[in-house]
Amino acid sequence: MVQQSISIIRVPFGLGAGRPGSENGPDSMMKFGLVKKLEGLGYDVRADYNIRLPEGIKSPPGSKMKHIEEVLAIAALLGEAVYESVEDGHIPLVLGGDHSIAMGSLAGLNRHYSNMGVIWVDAHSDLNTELTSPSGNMHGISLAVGLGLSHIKLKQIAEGAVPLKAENCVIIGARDLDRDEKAMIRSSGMTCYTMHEIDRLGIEKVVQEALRIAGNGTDGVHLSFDIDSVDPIEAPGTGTPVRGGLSYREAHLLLELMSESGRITSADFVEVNPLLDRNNQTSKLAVEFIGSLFGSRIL
Ligand code: 6HN
Ligand code: MN
Ligand code: MN
Ligand code: MN
Repeated sequence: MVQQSISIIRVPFGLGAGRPGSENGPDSMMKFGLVKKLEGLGYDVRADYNIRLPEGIKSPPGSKMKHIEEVLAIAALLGEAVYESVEDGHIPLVLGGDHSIAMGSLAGLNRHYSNMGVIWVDAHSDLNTELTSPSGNMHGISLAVGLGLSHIKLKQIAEGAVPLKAENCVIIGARDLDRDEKAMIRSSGMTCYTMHEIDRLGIEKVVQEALRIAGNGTDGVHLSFDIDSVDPIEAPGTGTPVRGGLSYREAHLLLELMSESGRITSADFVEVNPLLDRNNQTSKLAVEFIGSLFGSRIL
């Protein structure tokens, strides 16, 4: 991390997911000591943004993508907040919420950065579009929106935002990809490290490569961390769990290596669902992992 002040942006919004509960993620992470943790690491922490859906926004019933109007309204407000905080010199830390909110982060950040890399840590690739989505859930299309592959464009979320370059985008941890998503990965030219590759190469090598790819010629690197990347044994409190995920040690090392690199300029932590959790273990884990990203060390 290059700057010393963190702007926490809470987004208590879960309508982009198929199951309720992720809207309680930000409060839960705050309750389990996030601010104290970051302050203990020497950061100046502001937590003054709380992005809420304005009254009266409701998608018409029967549209293929569920709650599309609500998702776009949240994304526009979040894009504004992220842009403002980064322009003010803070590191934006976005707490979701379901992963559809990343459209807002990407749009806002792309107004500030002229060429941003993205590392998407997720069991999924979130590369469906309104044409391919099997579920109609908006959290399954957010990376496609970022890359300009959907009919929804970043510039309709934040004025002046440009699409990401696929050559600077990396997915880590994928193990549940829809057929059209696989085709999208191949045709777009982006890099995807599935769990298979993590097994074979080791997480350290994968993260170093990811940082090199996302950092190559870019002026910022955004980390979008979906907690379902972690194995459900460690992180059961999430709406679309998939077995065979990152171990506690792998996820921890991934975040430490990102911290050490000094390349990460903003982050989302999404899909923590307290309603599905066991003894708040997933919220507590997320707080611990955010600490690792911001420099928490054993010694
Ligand atoms: N997430 N590919 C599935 C879909 O519905 O499009 C799952 C998406 C999950 C999205 O976890 O952020
Ligand atoms: Mn996701
Ligand atoms: Mn996911
Ligand atoms: Mn360690």
